[in-house]
Amino acid sequence: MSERPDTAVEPEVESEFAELEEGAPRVGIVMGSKSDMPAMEAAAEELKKQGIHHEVRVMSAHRDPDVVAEYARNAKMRGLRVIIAGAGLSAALPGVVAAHTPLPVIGVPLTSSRSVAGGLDALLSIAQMPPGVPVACVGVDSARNAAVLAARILSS
Ligand code: RP5
Repeated sequence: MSERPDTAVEPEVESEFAELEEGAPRVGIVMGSKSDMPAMEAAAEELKKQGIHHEVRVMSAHRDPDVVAEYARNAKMRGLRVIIAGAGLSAALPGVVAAHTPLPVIGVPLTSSRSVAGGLDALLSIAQMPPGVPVACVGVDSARNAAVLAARILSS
């Protein structure tokens, strides 16, 4: 058993965690397909401009359901504070992420070559969540606004 009192160890451990956390992403940007990247890049650019650490991942709620669930379940523990999720068509990704995390989720409805009514399909899929599982929904293809909102959430 160590003779060293706990108080001598704790500050060192805490400062190590503080260092680790400094560069860790605070916002996760996820999207349903690589084809969403051009639209979603605006979110990453805005966060970069504001000096907010973030990460960008492609994962589909329909094609990679287990990946999405695992990402969302681990997000808070990994230090993320907000998740921005963009998807087009039957845009399930933001809602599925919200189902697996207590973090605020901002959905970005996206247009794609097969969109119906200019992205109304994705807009309704994201906004019309059931009671108790909210997703904040920005305008169609408004990834930059999602980043601005994420920044406001982080600073509140
Ligand atoms: C959605 O289907 C994606 O978010 C994307 O907007 C749309 C089309 O996906 P791809 O067929 O281009 O992969 O799930």
